[in-house]
Amino acid sequence: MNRTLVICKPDAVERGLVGEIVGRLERKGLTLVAAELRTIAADTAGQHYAEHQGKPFYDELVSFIGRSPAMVMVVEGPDDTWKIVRTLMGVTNPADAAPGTIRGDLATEMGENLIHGSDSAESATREIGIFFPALG
Ligand code: D4T
Repeated sequence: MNRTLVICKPDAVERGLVGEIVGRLERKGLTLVAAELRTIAADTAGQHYAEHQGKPFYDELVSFIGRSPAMVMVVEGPDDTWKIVRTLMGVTNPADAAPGTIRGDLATEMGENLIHGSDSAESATREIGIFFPALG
């Protein structure tokens, strides 16, 4: 089996959409193996979003991801589970995300796009190590 990191971002928790999002992942056939509601500290967000350091939206991104609790999860499925999750999520900008996807159905703005999913097998391993070191 194969694992990936998923975060229901603070906007998802604030809007009461965690159940909807987790339900979509579970109905697809994926399984939760870890889940914790936690406020993501700035240093953890900095590690997680290291690739975006220096970009114009970076400060806003770190402040958004830590503004209130997020539901941080490890999800398990077959090979390339990260890709299955990314397909369910829809593209980064909800304005472009297809209907039927989480972002396409439930979000409108890039800065409030509800969900994070690792974008490769390598990212999944790295990110699980950041948020759930015992599973790394
Ligand atoms: P995350 O990483 O949150 O799952 O989103 P994506 O993988 O779909 O997209 P990303 O890494 O390119 O962007 C991370 C995060 O930054 C926000 N963002 C992104 C933004 O506010 N403005 C921008 O121009 C971009 C590219 C949205 C998601």
